[in-house]
Amino acid sequence: PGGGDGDSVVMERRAQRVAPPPMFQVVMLNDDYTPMEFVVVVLQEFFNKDREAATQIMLKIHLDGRGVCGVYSRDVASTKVEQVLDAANKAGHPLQCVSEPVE
Ligand code: NFA
Repeated sequence: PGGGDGDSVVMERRAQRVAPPPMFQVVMLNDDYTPMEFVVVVLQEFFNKDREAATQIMLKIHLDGRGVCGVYSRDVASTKVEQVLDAANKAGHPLQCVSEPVE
């Protein structure tokens, strides 16, 4: 009775599936000093937006106070934040952005 190999190998299909990785959105914050053009260039350079999409996102941030630049795995989102803050610091702009879990 029992001891058959099959029992330990066969699992329900649901149990075998891996959970999707938690995703993080990179959110950029408005400020009064960072030039609009700088934000548009950053969105093109680090978030792979074309100029039109980058301009729309920049204006959304300018008007609403914040906007989502993209959604990524935890590590990629964290790298994007680093890249933006580094570029802003080097250019002397106070631009801020953060990574937060997607709801
Ligand atoms: N509010 C900034 C300006 O008027 C532009 C800006 C947009 C800054 C988006 C930061 C983020 N120059």
